[in-house]
Amino acid sequence: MQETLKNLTATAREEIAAAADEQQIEALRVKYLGKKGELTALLKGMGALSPEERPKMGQLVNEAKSEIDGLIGEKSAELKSAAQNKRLLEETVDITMPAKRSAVGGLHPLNKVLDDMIDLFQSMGFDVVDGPEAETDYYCFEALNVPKDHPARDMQDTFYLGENLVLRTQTSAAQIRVMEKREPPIRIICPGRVYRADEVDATHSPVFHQVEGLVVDKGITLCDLKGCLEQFAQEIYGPETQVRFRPSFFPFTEPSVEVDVTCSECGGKGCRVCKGTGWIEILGAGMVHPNVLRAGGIDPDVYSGFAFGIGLDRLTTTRYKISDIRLLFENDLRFLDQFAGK
Ligand code: 2NM
Repeated sequence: MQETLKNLTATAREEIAAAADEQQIEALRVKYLGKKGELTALLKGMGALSPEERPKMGQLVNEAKSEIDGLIGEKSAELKSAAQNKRLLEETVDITMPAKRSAVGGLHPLNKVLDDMIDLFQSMGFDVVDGPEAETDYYCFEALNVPKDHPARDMQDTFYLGENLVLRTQTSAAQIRVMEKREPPIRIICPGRVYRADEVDATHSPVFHQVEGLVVDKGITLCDLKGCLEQFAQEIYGPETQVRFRPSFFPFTEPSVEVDVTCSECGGKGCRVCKGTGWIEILGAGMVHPNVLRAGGIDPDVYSGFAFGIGLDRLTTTRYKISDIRLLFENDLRFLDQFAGK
């Protein structure tokens, strides 16, 4: 029996020394020290020994047990720390390597100009209002005093989605909804996409962007309109910028005006950009027609208002010297990347 124990201990030493990972060590622990392990089996077999032999053999088995236990403990610790060292080595970060840069997007040039405009009008007390792009005939035309025989209503000019549903041709449709809901004083801008059945070229697109403004209160005059637009123009084009009104016509305003600003390229002396006139047309405006106020549920004998419509696309192409309006709609990254982070 002593011989068996010796052999068993010797094999255990070899096997433990040869163990390559924690699983093997665990298997050896079970094999030798487990409930059904080989040492336990030896202890159980001691019943067959004489009473004199038993204590001696018991001691020897216990010594072997604690030796094997110790060896397993050491080997296990050794393997653990080896595994950890290996992992640490693998996870080493070389801080001298060039960094990975993640791509950062940027705002579309239209949104940059729009954000500036929103900031500016908000600082003057305007709210920003949204509306549907698919509008009813009523809000897009009828309520805006655009008569049934007006060319704007023609299929040639407007995209019809149904008999009474169109893609809005101006954002003022949303302004009628606001007039219906709010009591004056009203001071809002409506930025958004609008649609016209135009031929596409470098300056025309069937989808473009407008920012329309509306102010309604007691005692609003053309003078308020001029002051507001002058402030707008000077913030956008510089403090020396002057504004002039030329008479015009829109069904929804009376009187109506085209608004020019002094050319920011030549300061008004005349150049290629302003075709020698010194002035550049930037928007249309006027005093809100009494019929439009009435459609919005506002009494034109008590209140008056002014409104204006600014083309965002033209403002953007001139600001960034973009030669073709179509570039704003193609989403070509080679174009858009030039505005990222600027
Ligand atoms: C323009 C020119 C003139 C306009 C009118 C209205 C409303 F809702 F009050 F009737 N909003 N915007 C307007 C007036 C728009 O765009 C060139």
